[in-house]
Amino acid sequence: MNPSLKTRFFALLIGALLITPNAFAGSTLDTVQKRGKLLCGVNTGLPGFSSVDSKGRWTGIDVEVCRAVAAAVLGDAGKVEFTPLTAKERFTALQSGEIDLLSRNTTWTLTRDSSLGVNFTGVTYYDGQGFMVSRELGLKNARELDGASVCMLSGTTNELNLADYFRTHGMKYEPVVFDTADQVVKGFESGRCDVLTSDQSQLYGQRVKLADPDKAMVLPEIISKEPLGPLVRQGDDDWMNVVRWTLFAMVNAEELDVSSKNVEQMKMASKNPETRRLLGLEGIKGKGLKLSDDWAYQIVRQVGNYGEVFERTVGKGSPLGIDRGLNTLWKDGGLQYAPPIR
Ligand SMILES: N[C@@H](CCC(=O)N[C@@H](CS)C(=O)NCC(=O)O)C(=O)O
Repeated sequence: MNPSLKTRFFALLIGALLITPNAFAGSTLDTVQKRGKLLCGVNTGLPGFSSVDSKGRWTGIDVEVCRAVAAAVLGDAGKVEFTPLTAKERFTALQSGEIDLLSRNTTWTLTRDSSLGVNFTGVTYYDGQGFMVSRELGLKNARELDGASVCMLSGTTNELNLADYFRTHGMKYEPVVFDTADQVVKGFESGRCDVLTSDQSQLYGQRVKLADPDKAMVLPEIISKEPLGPLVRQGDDDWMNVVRWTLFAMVNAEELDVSSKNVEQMKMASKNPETRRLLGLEGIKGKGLKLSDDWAYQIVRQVGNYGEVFERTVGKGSPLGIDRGLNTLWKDGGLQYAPPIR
């Protein structure tokens, strides 16, 4: 290779390394601990999942996941900086290293898991796609939507599932695509479309945002699987383990009836070996995750178990009032299941 070609080759190689997600390999846990703060990507504003009030306080199930990771890694659930991201921006923000973790009602799919340089770490909310229609159309189910105009958000799985659904049933539709959720709701409200489609959990929140919610109704059908969960960059196994086991600790805590209310007492008095391992009193403790021994105790004490978080953000204790449904623990017939801490 002649010298100028050689220089260009190495310049290109260094450039490629810099933009490759793996350039961050193995470093996120260290980075977060050194920085003393977690950078978490969340939704710009989706009731129940992630929204901010006038005092700058963030709430929602996705937000609580960020806080739980900060409690595990930094011992302080408050040490999180939230970065609001649109559906389109979210993957680039993670790939480029702008955030450490993306927790933004994002569906786990094969394409995303295998071609974006990211890894999904688990499922915080089992969702499915649904439809909201104007009541005056007098529709009973989604099979009556042939020829409808449909409002939706670009860059989402919802756009793709809709095409599948109409194709499967030999029906036609006119897509009306927007860039932000507010535009989607406004489009629906102003009559730009007959139907609005999105993950069903969001339809209830969007319906409440309408000037007259009674004019709209959510159809009963669910046309897809939308397992929503947090994701990290590929090639960073330590960090992936930390995020994944944060979720598992929350689910295990619920299963063991350990909550933010009784965790102190459980720590003092529980004789159950599973509970004692969860709280870092015996067993592997924090060693395998490179965290302090009380990592899971801090999650439960500062944020709560999975059930507590679900109820206060999207469940019966919240304005959304969503049923646990698929998100019930496995032992009660749902899908929420975590491998054991041992
Ligand atoms: N779970 C789906 C949909 C995610 C999504 O972004 N949904 C919209 C609902 S319309 C949303 O959250 N919008 C809020 C926003 O963009 O601020 C995905 O991962 O593609």
